[in-house]
Amino acid sequence: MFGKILIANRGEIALRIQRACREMGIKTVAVHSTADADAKYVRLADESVCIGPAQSNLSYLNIPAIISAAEVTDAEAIHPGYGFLSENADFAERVERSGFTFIGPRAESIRLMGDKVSAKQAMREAGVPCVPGSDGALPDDPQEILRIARQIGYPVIIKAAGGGGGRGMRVVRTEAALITSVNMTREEARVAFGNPTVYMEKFLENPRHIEIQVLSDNFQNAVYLGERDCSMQRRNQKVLEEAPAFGIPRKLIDRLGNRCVEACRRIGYRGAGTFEFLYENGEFYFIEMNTRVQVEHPVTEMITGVDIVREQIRIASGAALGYTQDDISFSGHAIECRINAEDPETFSPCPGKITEWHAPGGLGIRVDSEIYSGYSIPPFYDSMIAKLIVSGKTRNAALMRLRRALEEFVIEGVKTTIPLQQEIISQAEFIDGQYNIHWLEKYMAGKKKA
Ligand code: MV4
Repeated sequence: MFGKILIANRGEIALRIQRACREMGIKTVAVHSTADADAKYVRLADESVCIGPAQSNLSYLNIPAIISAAEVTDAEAIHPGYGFLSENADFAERVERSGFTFIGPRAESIRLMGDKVSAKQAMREAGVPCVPGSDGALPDDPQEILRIARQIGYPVIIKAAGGGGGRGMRVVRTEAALITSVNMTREEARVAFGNPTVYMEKFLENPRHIEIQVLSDNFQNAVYLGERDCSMQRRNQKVLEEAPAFGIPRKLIDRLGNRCVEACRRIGYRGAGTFEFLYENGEFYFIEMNTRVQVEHPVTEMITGVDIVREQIRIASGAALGYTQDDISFSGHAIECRINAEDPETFSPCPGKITEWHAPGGLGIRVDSEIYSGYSIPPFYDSMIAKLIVSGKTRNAALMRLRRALEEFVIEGVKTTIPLQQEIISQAEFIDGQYNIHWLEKYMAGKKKA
């Protein structure tokens, strides 16, 4: 096992990774920008290194500075967390070439999944169900493009191979709009991602966003840790996630989970990963794979008891999983609220000083946060200040507990999304599990009119 790990991230996830390290007897190195010198994750680390000024480009995205920090502190491995460099294949490669272990998949897997066309092709070949669409990149010939769309049937969606997470997409509802839309998406993709490659899919009107968590070691052992429903989102920002997904038969999830596990073996995937699916009319359709630990990983931890970050570290150190799918069991229900320092109506960021902070507690409550009373939220980074995760024996028990915990939470000095989350969980459609990826936006639009 590693003696010391450098955590190439900030905020709650840096603290989350530190906690796993401490329980494993591993020393931690925090890296921070000048804006984060007072952060809790920096103070709690065994060592810390300032890697640059506030702007992420010059600090948390500064590859040479991070590798130098690992060199001067004698760290053996680097955990990238989520965001920042976590899905940067060049970073993974440079970490390994400098003699450190990258806690994550091989650079080759990150690259494969970073290109959405190659990701989909690999998954289709591995037997994972995909959205019907162009088999690969769209050709240049407009007649060919028109033929492909006719075959798929309108509406279709044009997506950039270099996109993902909702960037670089365009819905096309009529043949008349097709070629212009393809050209516009191509041009945007060229500018945004340096890659004009686009592909086409059938556009699903009202899907849910369901993802499967997997763990895979270096020895062809892989397991799935069930699913998460991440449909409660606005502008591609998730607001609340839950596991298990309401009303989806366990048998369907098991079949899908086994396909994902098989795909991991086929591509030699290593570490934690997430397969993203759209779910509509009882069918799953693969869209993308994330090769990092995700913000919402705790809901899976709550229903399986598996420490996903600990497993990432064990796998990276060369350990075998040591258990099989039969050893994984699912119990109860978990819900996570992402609490952001934002105006709950407009979602504009609201950084500032936290004058009062009292987090809820008690049975079935977990708060992943690095905030404390008196802390000033810097304006340079993501506005998420805490994740409130609750669990209960049933979905209803978890919901009652979430209601209680949101009421108990005291945060003063900044606006937060808590009032919005309280409102969401009081709506009949949420309570009945009747929501999809469009629910929140429609709900907010309806409120505006009223
Ligand atoms: C889609 C889709 C409908 N049909 N693909 C947006 C994020 C990116 N990961 C994929 N996205 C979508 N792809 C087809 N063929 C609808 C979305 C989508 C979405 C997906 C998941 C979660 C939230 C979303 C919000 C808007 C659109």
